[in-house]
Amino acid sequence: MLVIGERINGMFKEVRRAIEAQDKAAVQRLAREELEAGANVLDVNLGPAQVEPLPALRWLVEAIREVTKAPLAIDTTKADLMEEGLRLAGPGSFLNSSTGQEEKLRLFLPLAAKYDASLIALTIDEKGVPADSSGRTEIGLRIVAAASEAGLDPGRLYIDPVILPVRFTQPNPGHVLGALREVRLLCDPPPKTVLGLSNVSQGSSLRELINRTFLVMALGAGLDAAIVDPLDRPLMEAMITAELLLNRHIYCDDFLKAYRAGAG
Ligand code: THG
Repeated sequence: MLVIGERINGMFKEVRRAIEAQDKAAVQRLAREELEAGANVLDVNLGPAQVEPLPALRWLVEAIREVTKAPLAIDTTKADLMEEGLRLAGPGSFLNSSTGQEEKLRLFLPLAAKYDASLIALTIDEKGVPADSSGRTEIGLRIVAAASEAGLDPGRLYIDPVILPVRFTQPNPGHVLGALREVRLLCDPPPKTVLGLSNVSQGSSLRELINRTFLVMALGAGLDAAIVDPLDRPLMEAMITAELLLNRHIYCDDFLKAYRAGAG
């Protein structure tokens, strides 16, 4: 599974503080920790920090780029921020995210091409997040068609069926699993799929248990990538074990160690 580290997000108090105080070392430490823990890509989101967003995003991306060449997922809904983030992050980045709305796709598909980026697109339209799995699938198929028309390599399109907190929307996780299966079944070649995993446990106690249980279920439904906290060690171990059981890695008694050593 492609692991996208969620921690560089102004939603976390320590990151928000680091952005506001321009504390480069704090951001760089987080980037290193996420990568060492197994992240392949780093999500970068300013969150609700009280700063001018464009210079703040520039500062953030440049600070990360001083310590790693790892791909970054620029996590914003604003086109001007997205373009500047992709430009500074360089080729191989992720655009996080478009929706299925036509005007968003018209804006973001060309940006993905211009900056040689993968595109994450949420199954959201003018009416918001659909109430069931087939509504998500329908928007997903529309996104796949638009991306194909724009010439995006299907291996670089990630459909995100939008996981919401189970505490407030209990049927939602089941609908997300349905949409993951349906989108893959109905497209040839299938697009990749991604989730912002930690959404599922927002407002709940036992957050980590909910996160790792749902991650395993989503892997069973074919999930390719997830935005997760790679510093959550039991989560990463559950992911590695699920992939082993799904025959995505070769079994050996020391499979956790082997995976971490890069032999997975
Ligand atoms: N899909 C895509 N991108 C996304 C999401 C998604 N990006 C943002 C988000 N959802 C994924 N990232 C997070 C990061 C943090 C949390 C949840 C999702 C989180 N934060 C604590 C909270 O809200 O309780 C912050 C509290 C704190 O510790 O200070 O849970 O779905 N494509």
